[in-house]
Amino acid sequence: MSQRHSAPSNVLATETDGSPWWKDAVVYQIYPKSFNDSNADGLGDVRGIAGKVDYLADLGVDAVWLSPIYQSPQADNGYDISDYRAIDDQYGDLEDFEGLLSALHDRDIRLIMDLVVNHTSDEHEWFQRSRRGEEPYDDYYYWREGDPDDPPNNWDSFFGGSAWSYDDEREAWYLHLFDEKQPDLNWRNPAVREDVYEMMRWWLDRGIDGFRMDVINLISKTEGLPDGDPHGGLVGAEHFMNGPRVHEYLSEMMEETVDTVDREIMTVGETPGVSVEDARQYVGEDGDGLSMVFQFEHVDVGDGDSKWDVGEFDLVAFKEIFDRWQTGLADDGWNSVYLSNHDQPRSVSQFGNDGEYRRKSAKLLGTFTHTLGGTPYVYQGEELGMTNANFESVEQLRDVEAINFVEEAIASGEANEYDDVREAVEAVARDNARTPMQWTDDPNAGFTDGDPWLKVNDNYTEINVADEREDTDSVWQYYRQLIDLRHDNDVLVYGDFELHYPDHESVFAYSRTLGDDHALVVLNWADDPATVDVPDGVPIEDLELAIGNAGAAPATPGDRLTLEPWEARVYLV
Ligand code: TEU
Repeated sequence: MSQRHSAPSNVLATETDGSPWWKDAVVYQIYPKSFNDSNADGLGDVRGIAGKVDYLADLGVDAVWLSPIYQSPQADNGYDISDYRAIDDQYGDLEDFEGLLSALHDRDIRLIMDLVVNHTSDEHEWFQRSRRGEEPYDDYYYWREGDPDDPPNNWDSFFGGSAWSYDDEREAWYLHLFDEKQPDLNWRNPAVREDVYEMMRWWLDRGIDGFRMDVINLISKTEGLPDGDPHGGLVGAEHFMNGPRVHEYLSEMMEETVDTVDREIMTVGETPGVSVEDARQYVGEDGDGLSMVFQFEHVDVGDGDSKWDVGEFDLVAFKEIFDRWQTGLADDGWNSVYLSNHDQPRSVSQFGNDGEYRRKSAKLLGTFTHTLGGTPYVYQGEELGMTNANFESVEQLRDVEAINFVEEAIASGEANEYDDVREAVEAVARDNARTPMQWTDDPNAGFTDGDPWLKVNDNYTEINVADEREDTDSVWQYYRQLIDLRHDNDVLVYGDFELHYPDHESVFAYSRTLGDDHALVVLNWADDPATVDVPDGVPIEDLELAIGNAGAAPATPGDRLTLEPWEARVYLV
């Protein structure tokens, strides 16, 4: 175990009420490339973010998670890191970073950094030296010799095609679960692990408050890298998701990093393919020590074999997933609650109605995330009800995953031209979430004075921060009230969860109970009105409306609840 580090000067004190700060917190995710551009190069940057800290304070969030700003060739928008200890030139430098951290801390907002250590960039020094066979880096990645036409196994890359590429310099194959410019680190090698921990301590020494751990449940692979079941979704997944040594590595990581500092550090593991039982091993009492994980079940509802194969949203299935996660981690562990991030479509487009009921359904979705157990995440623009975008041609796309998808569909003959797959792209491409933040109705939505790196959504003249802040009935104002409501009511943070009417096709209703406090949340997740009885056991005589998105909602529930389309109500004792 490493020696304890003395606290850097720039840290926020840990609260002393016994509960870690991140349980009461609302986290705001920033995708730096698209948040705010301070130097007119069309790309967001650290100074741009620092210029908006008052915006974040006004909204009332407690922490910011920054997607990667490290030095990177940007093959996957910064999730391909070539130097973990440097800020990419396009985002600024370490001094800018220090300025941002201080500006946030001055406003009591904590900073969570993205940690991408399943893989590096192929331009990272470790890979460059590994490819030349230089010790001790020769074994830092997964290398396999063999026929250059026949990859070592049948594993798929998340971004399409084989997870292996042949390197002519080393004359061997290397593994990359994502892009070929993102080679997977060999976590079996203790020197790799020690280098990663040292880097994490270096960031902790700068005073940051936590890490969001990119695909952290992929770091351990089945020994011998055997073929995967060819009939599964992503071939090989059973050999790299929640692999055999993942808990050993993470417990060691926590001990060597987070446990060496005196303040409370938040960690959230991004864990595709994780079950409630798996999650308990990451975050439970006897688990590895992570604060929480991101699970994916609910964002995948309705998907076919691939994410591009979008089906019908099924609310009953969606409720069952949340019921299982809310109750499954109630006594052991902690949930994260999100509907949106930089890899998902916009939540109002995926789960709400981004046409006629855009505002109302965006408010309903916010009501949902802020009244469940766990830590809520707001993804930039979600607080405005930002929507998916129109992408008229493949040239308008920027994401490697979406571009690969279109190119493969055309190459395989599944599609003749972009228009044949446009519907799928506009429904699920990650670029939807990455269009620039809409600040004003000025050109480029006030995001940049230059040419934006990715098109601005055409609807910025109707949906933007300036208008939302002026309008007392806006999605933004409603989010602000929701965040306050959660801060003021422990029952919404810590209360036991009970699902009502599990089989109802459009009403999602639940109670939260903490001692004598009770909350009843009723959400009509549909374009049609609905009427339901107040569930048994709810203390209706004591309940009062705390927040709702429809003007006509009665102050007390009465025996029956009649709800408008997309109406959301929260009653509290
Ligand atoms: O995402 C990993 C992940 O599992 C996904 O959400 C994945 O991008 C998606 O399923 C593809 O459809 C993380 C990052 O959030 C993502 O931006 C990176 O591209 C990826 O890891 C590689 O670092």
